[in-house]
Amino acid sequence: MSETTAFSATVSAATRDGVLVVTIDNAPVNATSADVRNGLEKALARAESSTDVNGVVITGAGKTFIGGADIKEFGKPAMEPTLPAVIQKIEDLSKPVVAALNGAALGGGLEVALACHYRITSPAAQVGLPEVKLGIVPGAGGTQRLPRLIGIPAALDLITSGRSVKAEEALSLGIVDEIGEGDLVGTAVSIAGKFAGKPLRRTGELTVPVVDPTEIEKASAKIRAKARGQKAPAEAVRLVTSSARPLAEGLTDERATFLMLRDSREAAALRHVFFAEREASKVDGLEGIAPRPVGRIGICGLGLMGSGIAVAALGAGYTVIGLDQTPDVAEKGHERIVGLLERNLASGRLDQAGFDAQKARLSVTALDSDLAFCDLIIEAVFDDLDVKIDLFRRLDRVIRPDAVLATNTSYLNPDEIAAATAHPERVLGLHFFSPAHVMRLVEVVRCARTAPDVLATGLSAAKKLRKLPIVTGVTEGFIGNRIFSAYRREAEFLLEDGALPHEIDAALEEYGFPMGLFAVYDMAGLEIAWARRKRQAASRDPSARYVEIADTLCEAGRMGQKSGRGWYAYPDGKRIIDPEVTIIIEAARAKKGIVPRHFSRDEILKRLLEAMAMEGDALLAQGIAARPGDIDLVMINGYGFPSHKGGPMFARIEPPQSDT
Ligand code: T1G
Repeated sequence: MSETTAFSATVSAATRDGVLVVTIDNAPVNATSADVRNGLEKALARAESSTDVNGVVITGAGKTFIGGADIKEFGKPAMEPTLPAVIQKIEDLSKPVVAALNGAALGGGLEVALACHYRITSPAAQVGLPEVKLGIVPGAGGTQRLPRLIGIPAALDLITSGRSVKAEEALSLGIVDEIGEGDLVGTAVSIAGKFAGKPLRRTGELTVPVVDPTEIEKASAKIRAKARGQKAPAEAVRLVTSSARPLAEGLTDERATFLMLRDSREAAALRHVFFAEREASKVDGLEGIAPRPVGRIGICGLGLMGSGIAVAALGAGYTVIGLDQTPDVAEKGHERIVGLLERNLASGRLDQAGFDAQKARLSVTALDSDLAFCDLIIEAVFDDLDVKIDLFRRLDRVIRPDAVLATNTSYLNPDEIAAATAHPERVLGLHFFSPAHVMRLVEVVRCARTAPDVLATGLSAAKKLRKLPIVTGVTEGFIGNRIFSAYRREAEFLLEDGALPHEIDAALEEYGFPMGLFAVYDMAGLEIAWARRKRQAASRDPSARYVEIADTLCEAGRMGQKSGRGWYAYPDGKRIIDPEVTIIIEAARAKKGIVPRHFSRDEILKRLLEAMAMEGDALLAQGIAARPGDIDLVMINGYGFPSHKGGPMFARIEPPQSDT
């Protein structure tokens, strides 16, 4: 190996057996910053002009090949050379260029690899074009070169879903040519040497395999329908399905589309979400605090929520001991959990070995003492304060002093639960969202006396459960339900003022919510909120505006979809507008002397978004939420707020589009 030459601060190279090995070292993910692009361009020029170089290998330092273009550069003036320009130089080089994928090759990283003449990957590497998740399309050849390698159908799937694929699938699709074990760079060097002087397979010169247009149109229609108003997937469909045209033409169209989308509001929102997710894990006061080790998790209460948490814990590799009131009830819990594992097996999410291993790590009991060796206990019992306090007091007597106790309560005050235990510093909240084995969001509740390492333990366990943990302070409903209550309240004000449930729901669905508020309300059932309102009635501020419409519906037995009637009617299960509800709403308006008026979708949205954002402001002012991005992440991941709108705090910067 010759001595190393630095072509820029982040790109260096050394010659090995006549092959220039170029290494990108741009922590933390080798993003193709301006400095990386400069260094690559200089290294390629050196390879082209040097008579003692007959091939090139490009690889990354650390655990990533290239994590993509540098998202932090977006919005700043583009600096030469652009990534497409560097990539074209790779493809046009007269000598063989081999990509040695030492780790993730994503976005621009995979586009660099696609322009190489051969791709060898480590077994652990993943490849993908996740740009649509950022509201953009691949902007450096991905929509044109990938179809040339793997065909339009497979390219459509990967580019419009943004999903990554592991090495095996990448090989079978034809994205990579080889999986290399051991000295990946050494193997790549010998491959480059073998190709020296021989004709090179340039991806851009391949022809796109012909496909059945009806099959493509069917796939495209499905993608557009799923995009729910997002622009990027539809643009990706257009670019990939037209990739059979001359490469230069396709690349020009792709670049223009990428630049247009990159500067869009939708892309700014998704970048905000991307960085907010990474910010959320940086919690004040936890720098340098190590979480307690967790291997065994006890779960108390094996109903819908508890069994979902158990499945998530088993999937993350934990040993799970489920506790319920009697052996029979515990056994039913066991059946419920195994039933969920069987669904994962049937759907292919789990193979047989994985199913057997997870089932073997599960046990259930009715004896508190069987939780004695657990490191973390999560209770998901009936949401009643006395029940939870009694359970935690019993557990205090049997579990280790360093075991962490977590309550899954949605509305009770975890400080009251903690105060009733012998060691309140080991108590925190882990508020999962149902179904707990599917929903990513977990609100990690920092109680008044939660010890820092206990909070760190909750965060670390939630991450291992592949959840998105967001820290919240103690308040009724924490972050999500506080915001949800505020926007539900505003929606009911709108009903009194003149709007109807289906008009409000239509405005929310057009904005990007999967379901409108009143439809969700009916699906969840009206009784829980009604019980809470009755509990709060005595202490309610008499001067505050109160809408009785929901109470009237409940008093009429309209409890939602389950009872066949709620905000809507459900004859044979299909949701329809119910004139009876309109009459109830009109009576409520008349009782208060309100003269109703029409509300446009834009006005409805503005009022609901502002109600959410104002509640968010209050959560920030009270120190319940640490940053606006945390609030956005809770509403996106727990309440269906469209991610391409960025969340209620981000969205308030821009009023909703004009009413159609
Ligand atoms: N640009 C800038 N910073 C990035 C980045 C990127 N592409 N990816 C990650 N970071 C930062 C991140 O903010 C965090 O910063 C740190 O790196 C570690 O990230 C032309 C235009 C690569 C799988 O969408 O999926 O290419 O918090 O915690 O868990 O067509 O990062 O430490 O200050 O996620 O090891 C397409 C995005 C870009 C991939 C590593 N690429 N990144 O996961 O680390 S657009 C992506 C990831 C593009 C081209 C287009 C992951 C990872 P901080 P991390 P990780």
